[in-house]
Amino acid sequence: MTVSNEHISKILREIAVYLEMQNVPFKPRAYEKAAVAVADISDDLRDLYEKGGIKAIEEIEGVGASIAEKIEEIIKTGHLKYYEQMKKKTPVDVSSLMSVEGLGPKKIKKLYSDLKITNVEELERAARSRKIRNLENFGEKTEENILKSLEFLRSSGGRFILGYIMPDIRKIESDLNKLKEVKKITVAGSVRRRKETIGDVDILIVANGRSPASAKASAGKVMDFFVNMPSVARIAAHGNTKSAIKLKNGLDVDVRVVPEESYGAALNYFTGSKYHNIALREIAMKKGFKLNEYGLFKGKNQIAGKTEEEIYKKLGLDYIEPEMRENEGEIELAKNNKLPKLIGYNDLQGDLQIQTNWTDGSNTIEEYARVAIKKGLKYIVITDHTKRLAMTGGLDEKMLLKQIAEIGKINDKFGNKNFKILSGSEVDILKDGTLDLKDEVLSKLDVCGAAIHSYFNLPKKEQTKRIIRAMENPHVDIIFHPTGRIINRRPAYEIDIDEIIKAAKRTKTVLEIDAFPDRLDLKDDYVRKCVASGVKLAIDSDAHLVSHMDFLEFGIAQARRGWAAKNDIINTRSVEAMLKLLKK
Ligand code: DGT
Ligand code: CA
Ligand code: CA
Ligand code: ZN
Repeated sequence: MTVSNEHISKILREIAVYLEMQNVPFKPRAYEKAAVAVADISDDLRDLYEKGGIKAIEEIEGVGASIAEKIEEIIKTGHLKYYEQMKKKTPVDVSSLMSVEGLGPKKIKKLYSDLKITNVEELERAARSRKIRNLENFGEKTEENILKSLEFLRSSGGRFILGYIMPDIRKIESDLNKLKEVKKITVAGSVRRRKETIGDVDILIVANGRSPASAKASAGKVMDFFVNMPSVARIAAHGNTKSAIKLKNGLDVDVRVVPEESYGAALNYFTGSKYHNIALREIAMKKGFKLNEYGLFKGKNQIAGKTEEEIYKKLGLDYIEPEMRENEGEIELAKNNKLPKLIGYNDLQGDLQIQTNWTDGSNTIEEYARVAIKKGLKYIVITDHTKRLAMTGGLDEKMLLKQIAEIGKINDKFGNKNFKILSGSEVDILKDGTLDLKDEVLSKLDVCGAAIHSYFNLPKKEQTKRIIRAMENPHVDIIFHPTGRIINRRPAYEIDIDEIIKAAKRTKTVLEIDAFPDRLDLKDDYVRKCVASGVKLAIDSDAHLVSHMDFLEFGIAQARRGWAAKNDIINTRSVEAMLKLLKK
């Protein structure tokens, strides 16, 4: 380990936070001051110490005797017991939270005391649910800055969650599309395949122009606009056919301008996946053709390439939707006219998982209903948490009965024949697979969802049995977020998915595709297994805020990547037909 000034400063800063959280007076300021002082001096602390001992450390302005001793210990041993103990004592990951721009000791303490936030992932969820803006001394601007900083941190470490970054991508796409020089534009790559996470954004453009010279001039203008967008942090390349930038939020974006006659070929190439491309190229070669990003060629003649459709056709394949292009069997299906007709992005009629302000959601039942109607949905199910989740204010039997009555009243008040609010629950599955609420009350619900929120680490056998036992309850219609994984944060619980799917089939329990961008649970290959076994699925937003219903799109994308058809998803049906598929 390197004991740099920076490293020592970081430890001192973290100690300041720990002390603040313990409500120790004065000391946090002293540690903060020392942290700044240590980071500021130009001499290496180790050199200072070697030459002048602990006295030299104490002489640094802002470092007192007790902190000098701590620094000495770090220099001598590489560790600080005092720090290690504090770290062990609090459940908060101070180190990662400190890396978020604008978060200091007071704010980290507040986030923990008011919202129980212990790490950056929880911070992000809270910020996305707009819970941070209401804290004292925070506000909307701070919340926005937290999100920006989080995106930036992620970009240095890994991949962006598609659903969260999509609005930014769409903004760039639409800004470019408004230019008169842009004739066609598509966001290709993993974004077009709707992967859960994306590495970067690959945009393809055809420029307007009657002649090659005027098209070239148009391309130049598009590129100038692109690299000068206000959201750009750094220009990595600026050419006439290819430019690349890094946005202020850390996202890398490439733009390529291609000739119109190659647009389909370029789209196909840059949509990928790489392994799908390689497989296509092999098919082309076997037929005596050559396929690349410029077109499909026979000798020197281009025989296809303006559209993707004609390329697939010339290769003897049915058109393959981008969400399926992973070389996992889709090419075989396309060859044999056996591709599934995937669920469409407008096919959902209802949303079966919504949390309201009766528990940890932010909006009222009525607000959800109004937004759902605007979105063109025909029904929603209100599924608040149950009493064991005390943190969320989970409902007990009495409150749930009250909510059912309230839903009835709102439906009456709306008097809308084309829209219905259904009663439901996200009933908690207890450790042994029994449920948090009495059957007698569950039997009164229109739709009963059940989910695990505790004991994530049970052995595989026990966890599997637990879920199966919940499915065997005659009132449980759906298992919500069946594997519990949270992308970039928490792995799935250990379960035997094949056993679960078998039990779902036997008990007629529906499995959920939770559309929340960092859940997308079930994941694509599990969706595929359900489809193959004839187990029905539901796509739900898991909204805690009305705008979260927009996430349904990413649940649909996930279903498509799992090869699901409209028929596989129960909430593509009318409310009557959907209810008929449930157990009761
Ligand atoms: P990402 O950005 O990591 O989320 O994933 P992609 O799929 O967007 O990959 P990216 O951005 O590296 O490249 C965009 C597409 O370009 C990719 O999906 C397929 C194509 N491509 C990239 N490298 C290769 C390659 O080495 N061979 C072939 N055949 N295609 C490639
Ligand atoms: Ca990409
Ligand atoms: Ca790329
Ligand atoms: Zn919740």
